Amino acid sequence: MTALVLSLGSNLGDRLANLQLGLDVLGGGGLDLQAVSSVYETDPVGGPDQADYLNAVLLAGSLLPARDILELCATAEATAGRVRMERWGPRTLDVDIIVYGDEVSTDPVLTLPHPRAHEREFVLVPWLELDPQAALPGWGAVAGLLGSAPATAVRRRPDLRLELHERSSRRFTSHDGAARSRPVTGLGIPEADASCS
Ligand code: A4P
Ligand code: MG
Repeated sequence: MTALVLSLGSNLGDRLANLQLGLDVLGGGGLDLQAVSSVYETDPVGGPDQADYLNAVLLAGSLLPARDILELCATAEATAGRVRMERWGPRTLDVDIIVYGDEVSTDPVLTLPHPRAHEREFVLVPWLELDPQAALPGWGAVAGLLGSAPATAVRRRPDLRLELHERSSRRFTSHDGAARSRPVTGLGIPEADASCS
């Protein structure tokens, strides 16, 4: 099972519903969903003048090759009605692969880790919430990267919540607003046999 970190973002339509739909498509498409962060309202980074985003980060595992996961991300985006108009433009749903195991690739079709993750607070803040020990292959500790990332507005929305609708997952209540199917350990990879709380 390869450990995955995915980033979800939406700034068009019913943003929370779009993120939830994305999670549901990913969960039904061969990913073992393990934890999703709180929802964050974030100022748009790059692109044209556009509305604020809702962003979240998902930890998952999968036996699928990376290219199949990229296709699954595109399916999730299409299901949420995404239309590609311009780069970094407004979108109902964007799903990016931040990390696929420890794979490093400069292939433009699937660059790993995601080429801009290290400088994006809307990725680093939710990821750190799920895993304080998180590290980005080739870049180092996420906590350290956050210190040098350009400061942008990233506000946690405790009033909004995403759910993991996995068929057989055992649910954990966390104090921080994140939904988990299992407790997360140091590397962000949940222990399959850890006990429920
Ligand atoms: N691609 C290469 N590597 C990856 C990867 N690791 N994950 C390719 C996903 N896709 C990857 O993506 C363009 C191409 O990147 C794809 O064909 C894929 O093969 P896209 O989703 O079609 O277009 P895009 O999202 O507009 O471009 P890009 O470069 O992925 O944009 P970013 O860097 O993801 O930025 N501000 C806030 N606050 N929150 C956001 O979520 N998102 C963006 C998009 C800009 N500003 C934002 C946010
Ligand atoms: Mg994208």
